[in-house]
Amino acid sequence: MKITGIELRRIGMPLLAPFRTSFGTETERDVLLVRVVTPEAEGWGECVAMSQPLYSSEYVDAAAEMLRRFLIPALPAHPDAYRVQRAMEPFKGHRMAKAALETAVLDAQLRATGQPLASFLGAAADRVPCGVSVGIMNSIPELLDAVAGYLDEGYIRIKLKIEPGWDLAPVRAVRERFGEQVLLQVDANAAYTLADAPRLAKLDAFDLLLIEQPLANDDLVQHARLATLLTTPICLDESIESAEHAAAAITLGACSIINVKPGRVGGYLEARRIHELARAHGVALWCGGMLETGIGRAANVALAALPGFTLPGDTSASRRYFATDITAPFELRDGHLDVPTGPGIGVDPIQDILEEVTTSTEWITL
Ligand code: OSB
Ligand code: MG
Repeated sequence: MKITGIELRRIGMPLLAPFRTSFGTETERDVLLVRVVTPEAEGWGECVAMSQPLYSSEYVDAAAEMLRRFLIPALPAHPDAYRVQRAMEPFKGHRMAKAALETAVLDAQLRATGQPLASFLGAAADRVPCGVSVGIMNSIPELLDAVAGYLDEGYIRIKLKIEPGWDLAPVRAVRERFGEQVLLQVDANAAYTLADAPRLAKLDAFDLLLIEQPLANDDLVQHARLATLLTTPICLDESIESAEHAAAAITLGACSIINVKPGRVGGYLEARRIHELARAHGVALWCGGMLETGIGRAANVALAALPGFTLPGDTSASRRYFATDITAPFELRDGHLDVPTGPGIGVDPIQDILEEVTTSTEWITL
């Protein structure tokens, strides 16, 4: 396969409602799309880096700069996803930028040979159960209305974003209103310290599936200590940037569940390595999200169909995020999303919509 050129396209996608986490509030998704052009096929990758370095050190302008200045110039003459991964390896970090380029190459390569991403990765299911991530709200009644709406739509599990001052009360209110049978979990996005263990232990009373990333990104040892103080299982998100991190976390006892986000770990090949490792150790997985458009969502849904993804993911329907997605919208059927069956990621941007939301494009001839 020979790449003739690569387009870096920025799009602005207004969110239907502000999404508030312990690290900030998003009102619009500023997305970088990578389109790889070869004589046989085109491939797409969505960079999940956000506008500001608040979730992790990465942010979208830096990802674009990494791509144009280092990663694209380092591409091998005859790339496939594995060769691209190896060629980018010398550059430290910037996993979200790397993931976007690797995914675009992988998509082009799979489209050229007619293979769906799900089958390439080893998917075992043709649809995946879906949860929804519910942001921090201004009041408990507002939260209960939001959760009621999502349960009506059929979501199979609810994740509440928490932070100090918005933790026990919202969890208690959701349990009281919707009952014990609702699959419920929380995500702190690193907002606590080990000194908060007594407060976090009070969450044990609510029979949560898991608590996601209670402590800081590099607090692996502290997470292991916290795990001995809680009965609620600990799930890591921000802390796991590679299969090596996953191995360390599992060995330390820092988590019993991992939220896999392909962007965070540098791509779908690395995500599959984490899947093999976690399965071998009996660690449960689920597929996280970064408010993706249909391009990123399609690939995530393929990953979520692997057999080790045993918990419902944050793979919500397009309308949970956007009035209009750039692909045919992903729609919930009976709490599930269908795994795309076409070659590669299996979806295409709708050209008119894509143009409407585009804020800039940049063409790099190879
Ligand atoms: O921590 O999982 C997270 C969104 C952006 C950044 C980080 C996170 C999230 C979510 C939403 O929780 C997941 C989604 O619905 O895409
Ligand atoms: Mg998270």
